[in-house]
Amino acid sequence: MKAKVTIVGAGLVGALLATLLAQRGFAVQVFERRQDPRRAGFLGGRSINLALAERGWHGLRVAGLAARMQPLAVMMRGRMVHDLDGRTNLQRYGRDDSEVIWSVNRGALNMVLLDAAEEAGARIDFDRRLDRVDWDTSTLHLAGEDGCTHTHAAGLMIGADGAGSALRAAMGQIIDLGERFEPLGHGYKELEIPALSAFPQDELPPALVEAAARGERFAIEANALHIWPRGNYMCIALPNAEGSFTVTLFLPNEGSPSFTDIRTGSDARALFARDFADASALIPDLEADFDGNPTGLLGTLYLERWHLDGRAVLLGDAAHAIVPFHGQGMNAGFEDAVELADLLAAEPERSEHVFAEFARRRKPNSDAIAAMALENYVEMRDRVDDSDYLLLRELDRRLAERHPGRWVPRYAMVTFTRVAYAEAFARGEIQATILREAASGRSSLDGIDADTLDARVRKSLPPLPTSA
Ligand code: FAD
Ligand code: E1W
Repeated sequence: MKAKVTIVGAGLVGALLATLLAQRGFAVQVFERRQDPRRAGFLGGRSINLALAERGWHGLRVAGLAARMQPLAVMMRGRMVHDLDGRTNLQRYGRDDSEVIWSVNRGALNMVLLDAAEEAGARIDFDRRLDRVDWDTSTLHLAGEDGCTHTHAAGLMIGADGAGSALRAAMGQIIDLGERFEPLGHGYKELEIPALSAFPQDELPPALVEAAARGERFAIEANALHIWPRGNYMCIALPNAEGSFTVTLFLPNEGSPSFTDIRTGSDARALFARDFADASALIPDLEADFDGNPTGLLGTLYLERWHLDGRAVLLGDAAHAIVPFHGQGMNAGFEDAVELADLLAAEPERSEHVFAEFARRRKPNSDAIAAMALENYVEMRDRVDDSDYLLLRELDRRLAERHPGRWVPRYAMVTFTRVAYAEAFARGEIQATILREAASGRSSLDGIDADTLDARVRKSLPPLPTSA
């Protein structure tokens, strides 16, 4: 008899872990605070999308779900940078179309994962919010929407209940988790560029009338992640399969512009008219989107401990919420899920050892992606349109060509490989130092001594294992 596990949270990570553990023969019970998103009448909410990269696809492949998601995903070949004048520049992410990322709808991905979890034998109860844990009896107290409380005799407790984790709060009442939340000082707001067919007739920019008449679906390049870098703030847009884009405005909480001085939809329209004019013309409902959608909070959550002896463990955002600027939060959570499922399946009777080993293996990696995600905000909003930066990127690319399997740009290691984040971080530091020194004081790559540089690369960077 395999152990019984109780997962709190049927979001992306909880639903994947439920699938993986049920497939490995565990008796899996999941509790989710929200209603079942697959229920009729629940569809048609806002469409929020995420970038799925190699680590995320790997998790889906292990669960046997990649083929189900592939048709729902939109390829993003690179970042399309929009300058103040509306000029655009596509910066490819990888060498070719094997090195791309994918935009997927959060709700659609969640529904695929919920179906899979149930098909594998997991039981999911919706409208059950974890309220508290009686640790003496390992009993969960769960609130239903009707106000009823339900109790559940838990098996191994696994918290996949996101950044505001209730299981984490309950664990924190009996041990010190060494919890620290570092607010970024910036927040975000989601807006929408409609599909061409959905534009209000008189609001379609003249330049797009013909494209719409031809039956094209997307108002801007479909196969890219769009970025409007503006120094201390920025916008991004990711494509949705049906032709719309979800735009995210990232702004500081204070200063100018900020969420303090951009308070209303009409303030936001004025900001867009000034700083994101090409995007402004494509967001007919900007005022209503801004007023109607919540302002999201951003920050990094660090815990010194992820488990309570052999009784409870945290993963995904519940253990390590990060800022979204590398597009890796879900991807990292899926790596957690695969690692935890493998460790538990190997030694189901040794949960304390398994939880400790899980944290020992994953914590350095979650610290590394947390740091890289923070660095990437500055890079995205302030550097991607700067000429020194573009020179470094060009040298980065040339060194990658000259040293395949040895020099891999950090973005590519994080996004297109499963090299441990901590290793990608460490190698990235070595590469950045070499790049900075080689390019220092130059405005072009001419005159760099290739032999000296190559020798330095070989000495500083061992080849990567080929399996990664
Ligand atoms: P969640 O997705 O938060 O799921 C937690 C679940 O637990 C929810 O279903 C919730 O209802 C449930 N729950 C909460 N409390 C309780 C309770 N008390 N009882 C029962 N259930 C409960 N990641 C990427 O990889 N790529 C991206 O492009 C990307 N873009 C992002 C953009 C933004 C603006 C943000 C904020 C994040 C982004 N992320 C991205 C990160 C990603 O959203 C998270 O890392 C991911 O959702 C974490 O999954 P999770 O299952 O751990 O938590
Ligand atoms: C990705 C929300 C989000 C999601 C992302 C990314 C970014 C900026 C943001 C990082 C990136 C995919 N990124 N894009 N271009 N360079 N770095 O790769 O997911 Cl803000």
